[in-house]
Amino acid sequence: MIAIEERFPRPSVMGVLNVTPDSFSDGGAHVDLAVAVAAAQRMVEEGAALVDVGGESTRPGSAGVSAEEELRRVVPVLERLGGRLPLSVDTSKAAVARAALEHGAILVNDVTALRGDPELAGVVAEFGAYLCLMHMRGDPRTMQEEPRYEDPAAEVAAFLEERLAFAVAQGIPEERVCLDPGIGFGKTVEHNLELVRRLDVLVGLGRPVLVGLSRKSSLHRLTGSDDLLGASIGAAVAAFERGASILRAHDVKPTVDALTVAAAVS
Ligand code: HH2
Repeated sequence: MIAIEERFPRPSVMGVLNVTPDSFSDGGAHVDLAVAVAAAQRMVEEGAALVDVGGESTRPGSAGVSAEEELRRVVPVLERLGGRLPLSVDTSKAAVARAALEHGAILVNDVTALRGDPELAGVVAEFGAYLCLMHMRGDPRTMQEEPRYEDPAAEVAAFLEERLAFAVAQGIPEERVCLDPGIGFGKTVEHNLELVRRLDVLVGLGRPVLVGLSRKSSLHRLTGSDDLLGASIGAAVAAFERGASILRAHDVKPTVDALTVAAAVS
């Protein structure tokens, strides 16, 4: 498999497909299989390089679901689309990742950065899959309880450098891995802004950086707006200009268009 930076050149858009009843922005929208399949196809037509299928909400306060429930939600979508569309699976569970990779997914997006399930690294290595390692402080149940950092950019980079070394030690080639500061995962609005402002620190680790700001509550706090489309696009462009390679977005077409223009002048 080619290096992740060649497979997903900067900028690439990862479309978000949450097949959950409770995700914070699109929860419930894609529970119906036909609707989910059509949404994924449309995202690729609109220019998404990858569609991220998730069966467990990680929004602040959420408790998590069993592997059986997560499999029940994501496998039908993967059965229909795996191998035909470029798919990633948003999971921290080895059993879910294995099923997704068997059905043709190419990337495992693990918000726990290989800390959630000791079997996951082995599954990613076995399939030669791409991997996203994300920073999170605490877990979704507790992560927004007074998060504190001395230097968010340096601390997040140090964490991800350590997790990258762990992944490599587990047999996952470095050139298959991208890193993500985990916007909103155990961070205040100011922490999130600082992480984007100082994205160069993360980019300096030498791996492609993935950023997910789309429809996140920090954007609502900044704009006071309930419609977060414009805010999400502005955030994606700001992250791209500071070195992000892959932008995770719910609204694929306007994000692709905005990044096409931003890239053309960079
Ligand atoms: N954000 C969410 C979920 N997964 N994965 C990565 N790598 N980076 C992110 O920023 C990220 C992520 C949360 O957003 P969403 O999928 O819209 O909501 P939910 O977790 O409620 O399903």
